[in-house]
Amino acid sequence: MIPDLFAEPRAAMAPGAVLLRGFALPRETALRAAIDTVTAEAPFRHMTTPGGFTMSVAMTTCGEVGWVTDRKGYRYSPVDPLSGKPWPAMPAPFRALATEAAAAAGYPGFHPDSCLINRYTPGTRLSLHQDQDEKDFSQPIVSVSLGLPATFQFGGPRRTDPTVKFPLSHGDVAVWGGPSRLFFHGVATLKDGAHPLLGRKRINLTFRRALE
Ligand code: MD3
Ligand code: FE
Repeated sequence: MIPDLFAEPRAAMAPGAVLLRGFALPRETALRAAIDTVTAEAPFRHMTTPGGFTMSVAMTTCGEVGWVTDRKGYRYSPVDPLSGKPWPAMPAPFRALATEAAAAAGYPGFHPDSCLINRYTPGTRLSLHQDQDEKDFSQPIVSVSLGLPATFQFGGPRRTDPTVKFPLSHGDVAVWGGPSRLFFHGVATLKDGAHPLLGRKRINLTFRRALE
């Protein structure tokens, strides 16, 4: 029998990176409600890169601190620059999912203090980058894909390393730790389509431990 690698519920993507296919599916209703609660208080916005480009992906945050970018640079901020108020608290279903997924991938004791919520519409992409604004790179990152499918591009420790493509679908959870924590990655231009639950968009939740 030929094994279908893409059908495996748990697959290694790179050293320290684990894909948990469908892990978030039993919680989709609670996650969607929590996203609506957060975005009612801290709406999605298109931030500006230090180089002056407007990001095509719209973002918001919940938790103690949120990743922000403007002409001054990338950083974590305890307040939402749009409102001047603290970011919304991290909803309990978010926190539980992140901690349980990290443990299932071999990273027990992960307690995120930030969740970046990315919203992609067809035509939107996220170019190759590293996540390096957090204090402790021994902490993993947990990402949850919801809505339209996307092609995730996963490289290596150098920008010029070759990339491999992984399809990410509604309910998939990926955990990035160990050597892969600082690997370059991105998301290819989102194809058009409509998801039964979320419509013409993809939402990605990225859980991080940003502070010590
Ligand atoms: C691999 N988000 O927000 S999640 C990001 O689908 C980001 O919205 C993408 O990259 C998205 O920074 C990809 C997957 C991901 C997140 C962090 C990583 C992969 C990672 C950190 C290190 C290596
Ligand atoms: Fe990233």
